[in-house]
Amino acid sequence: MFDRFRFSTMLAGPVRRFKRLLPVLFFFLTFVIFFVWKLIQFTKQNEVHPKHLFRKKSAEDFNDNYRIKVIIGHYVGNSIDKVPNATKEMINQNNFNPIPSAGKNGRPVVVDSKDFLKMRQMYQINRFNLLASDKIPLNRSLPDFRRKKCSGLFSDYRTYPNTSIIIVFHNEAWSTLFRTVWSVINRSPHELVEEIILVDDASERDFLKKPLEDYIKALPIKTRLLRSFQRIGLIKARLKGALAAKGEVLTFLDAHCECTIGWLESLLSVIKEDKKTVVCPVIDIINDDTFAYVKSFELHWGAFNWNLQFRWYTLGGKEMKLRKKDATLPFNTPAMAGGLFAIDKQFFFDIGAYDEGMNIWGGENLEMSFRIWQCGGQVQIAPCSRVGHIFRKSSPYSFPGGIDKTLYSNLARVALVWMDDWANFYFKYNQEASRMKNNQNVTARMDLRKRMQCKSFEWYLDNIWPQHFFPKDDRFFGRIRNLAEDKCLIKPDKKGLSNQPMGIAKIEKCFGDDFIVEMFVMTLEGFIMTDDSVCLDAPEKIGTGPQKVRITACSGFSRQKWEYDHENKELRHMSNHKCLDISKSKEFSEGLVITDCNGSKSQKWTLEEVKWK
Ligand code: UD2
Ligand code: MN
Repeated sequence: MFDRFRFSTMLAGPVRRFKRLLPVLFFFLTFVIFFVWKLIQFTKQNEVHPKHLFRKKSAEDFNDNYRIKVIIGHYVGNSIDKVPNATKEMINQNNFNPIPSAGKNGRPVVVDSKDFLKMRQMYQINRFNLLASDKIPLNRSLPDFRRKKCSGLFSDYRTYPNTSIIIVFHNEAWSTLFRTVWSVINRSPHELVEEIILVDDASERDFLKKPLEDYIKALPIKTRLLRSFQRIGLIKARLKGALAAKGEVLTFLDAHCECTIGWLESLLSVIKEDKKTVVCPVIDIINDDTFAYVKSFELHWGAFNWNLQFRWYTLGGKEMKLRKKDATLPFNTPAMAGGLFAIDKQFFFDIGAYDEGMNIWGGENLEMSFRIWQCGGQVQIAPCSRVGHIFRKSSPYSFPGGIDKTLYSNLARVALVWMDDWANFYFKYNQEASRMKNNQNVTARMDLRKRMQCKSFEWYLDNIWPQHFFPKDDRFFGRIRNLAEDKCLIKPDKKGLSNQPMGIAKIEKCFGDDFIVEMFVMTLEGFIMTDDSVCLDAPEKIGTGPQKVRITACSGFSRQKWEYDHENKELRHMSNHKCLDISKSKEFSEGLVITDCNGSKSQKWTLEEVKWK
């Protein structure tokens, strides 16, 4: 028979021992859970979303003090503070120590958990995962993300003009700088590369001094080094490189790029056809944490928002059609990102090189884009050319003079010289730049504009970027007020826009003419749009009852067209004639809806013009 008593005494020993072990087990489990949680967090940080490119460095993100700590992004953001500073030795030493298979074919690099602290310490130096970068060989292989057709298109490359490749840098890491150089050496036809020119903008690292000079002597493509002992900034550094260049074409790269197969032929073929075209590659993403080579989006071009921050937006209609017909053809872009482009050397100087009144960083890409377009050239993206770039969430270096004397002064100059009436619009909503505008002497640039008989900014908007969301004389600009609530339509905050791809349209207390989030444009075609190319959007299918209205990326489709009935003060959706209304219902997150027009006050809106010139 089963002896319950004996059985339980038999167990008493192990149970007691187990109880004693309990705290240890508990600690062990907490540790495992904590570790897994950290690991998940870490991999999450590695997810790259192209939408966030160039979001950094927005006005509100800068922490402006001298010897600027331009801490912008969030990345290890908070934790950076908890990590001990990188030591002097870490900063000055070249720790490049490649593992042959690391990062092969553009794959991500995994850092051992035991090295996490060191990794975070080193992350601060260049604001990318330097520890990971230092493990990847300089000649790692990369995926070929081009369309298949691309590889057959440039067999006559020997007839193309040759080029000097100009790379400017300030305190760049050895591994990223020379991975850029080796990607050029390994994946460009050597007969097309006249030389590589490295321009050192007053770097302080020991390994960028004599070791660099010795190293470049042995490279298989002639590589020259120019040094500036004063910090002159990337604009003047590029000019220095351009002045020394011997090639027919100037090709600029940032110092943390990786070029993929065919990148150069595709750029140079465009310039062979037309010396007045400035051409950019498609910029892929080298993940700043894992160094994975990630394909970036298609069907986008470059432009800018009301703060003159560079942005990628959905391609314009004409270009979209062209892309759909033949995805290998170069297409127009209103603006270029700035770092990666090729330009005929003679044309570069003829059309005004760079604005020498610009300092350190920022704005030069828009200045050049406006100038090229307005003065008779073109800016294009060549889809068969793909180059990876490490997009960082914050700047690793100082901005001498502060952000006012650099970025904002540069942008003020862009506006003053090239934007006509729209300069006033920019200054109205950008106090930082506005404060700098009176210190600028732009006569030399104005003379240049006159001498070359460059076209107006209005011409640029109408012809090069007809999908723009800036105010114009033939459109409404101002505030859209709901009469029942006495509140204004607002642009959902950044968080709403980036966290959920489609923001819910809402009204809020109206503040005033200086309040940019309640400013909207309504075009003759009926698009109600605002900054960053977002539009009031509603479904076209007429369902029963009210339908949600959102503020979402402008698409040019009729679901984003509206008409304003001045008499009844109604805003009607163009395709189904329903009225814009407010909803208190949770179902619509208390946002706006379209519903049958019924004459109620909640469906009445006024469009209040705001002066912008
Ligand atoms: C983007 C451009 C960059 C430039 C910038 C606006 C791309 C991929 N990058 O920002 O080329 O147009 O917008 O100005 O389009 N550098 C110096 N001296 C300095 C500061 C920077 O030599 O005082 C070098 C730096 O080492 C790097 C290059 O200039 O090689 C661009 O700087 P960045 O990488 O910080 O700019 P990025 O990519 O954020
Ligand atoms: Mn860069």
